[in-house]
Amino acid sequence: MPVRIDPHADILIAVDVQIDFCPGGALAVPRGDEVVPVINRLAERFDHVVLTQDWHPPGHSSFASSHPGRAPYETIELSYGRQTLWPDHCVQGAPGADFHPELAATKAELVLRKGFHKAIDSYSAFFENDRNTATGLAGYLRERGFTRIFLAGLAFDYCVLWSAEDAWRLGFQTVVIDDACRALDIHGSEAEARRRLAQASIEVLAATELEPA
Ligand code: VGL
Ligand code: ZN
Repeated sequence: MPVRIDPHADILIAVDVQIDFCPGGALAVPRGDEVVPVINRLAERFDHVVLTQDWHPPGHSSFASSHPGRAPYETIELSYGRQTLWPDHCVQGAPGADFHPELAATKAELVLRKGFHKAIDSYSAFFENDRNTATGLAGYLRERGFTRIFLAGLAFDYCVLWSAEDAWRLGFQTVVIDDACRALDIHGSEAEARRRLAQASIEVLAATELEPA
């Protein structure tokens, strides 16, 4: 069913469209760079755009390199529960943490950085992985009167999924724009993400299903 973009209530959130998540990057999402032209076209159609930026200090607890004897993609128990270990990525100030050079970032009204607490990872744009530490984004969106959130970016099955679930739980209408995302797909995580979105009745649309206001 087509959805009409409401210029006042709707906001596009482009998640982690950074060099390290694109082919050639430290934590490359297969075909991750393909989201860039799709998101750029979407950004022209929304009045409001927010970008998120994964932004880890060196030695971050989500890096396998911070846990001697551990390898990327293994899971460990941290103080807040299970955590997947990743290659070092999106280190604050490093070139890999920059947005993809072709991403149309100029229009963004907010760049929300996340993952900067050394001991806590943050997939979601709303809450860190302890599921308790807020990023402040919900307050920002509410205070500005946005009620519907359209999500795009990387990775579909991690940061986009967790952001969508939190947005929905927080009471925002939530839409994931499928062809504006790409998945890491580790151990079936893409199929699992689709199951979880369906479970929450979070809409998953194609960019072509959005109509201009
Ligand atoms: C992400 C793993 C680690 C993401 C960020 O943006 O999906 N995934 N950090
Ligand atoms: Zn990260």
